[in-house]
Amino acid sequence: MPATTPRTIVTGVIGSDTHIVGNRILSMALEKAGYKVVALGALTPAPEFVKAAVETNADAILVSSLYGQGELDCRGFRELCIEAGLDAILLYVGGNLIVGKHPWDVVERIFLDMGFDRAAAPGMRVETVLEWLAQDFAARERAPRRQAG
Ligand code: B12
Repeated sequence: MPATTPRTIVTGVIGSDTHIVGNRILSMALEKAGYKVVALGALTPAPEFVKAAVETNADAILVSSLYGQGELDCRGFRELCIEAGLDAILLYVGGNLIVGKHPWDVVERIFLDMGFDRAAAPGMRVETVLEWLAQDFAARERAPRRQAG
């Protein structure tokens, strides 16, 4: 659970994807858990996530992608963050990330290699996402943040 100043998390569904239900459930669960949520909704271009994160001094960005174009839409996302000075922002992606059936470890590796800190397999429960966030924020509190530039 976040301390006195709630951590800010940007959520949204990337690219031309209109699948909003899971992202909305996630956003509501984050709010209920005490986070400040900046919900960008569906059809959100990658640069809009980064812009919102800069404007709100966010601690994490949670990207949803359901329609199968996640690999294409998310390519370069970490680099956009770095260019905006958000080197150390926590980045998660989840949904139905790519088209077709592939072993999850292969899919996960693609997104981790793009610079995401966590990739969620299809149907990931919100309770697990909350656990990940608690663990990752606690780890960042123990380790000094990397500086931009
Ligand atoms: C409802 C639905 C639609 C609705 C969406 C309505 C809306 N506005 O939301 C409509 C009919 C519009 C639709 C359209 C399409 N759809 Co559709 N749709 C679905 C369906 C049946 C359910 C999605 C849903 O709401 N799930 C319920 C929510 C609660 O679950 P969720 O989104 O997965 O989210 C959970 C987790 O994944 C996780 N999570 C979500 N985001 C994130 C992010 C992070 C960071 C983390 C950690 C976790 C996380 O948390 C949530 C809570 O547990 C799925 C099949 C399925 N059963 O999943 C197909 C599905 C997603 N659709 C699919 C497809 C292909 C399409 C279309 C391309 C079809 C077409 N040819 O037109 C279009 C795309 C339109 C577009 N531009 O987006 C495919 C995607 C295939 C793929 N990825 O390989 C699926 C999987 C169906 C299938 N089996 O083929 N769809």
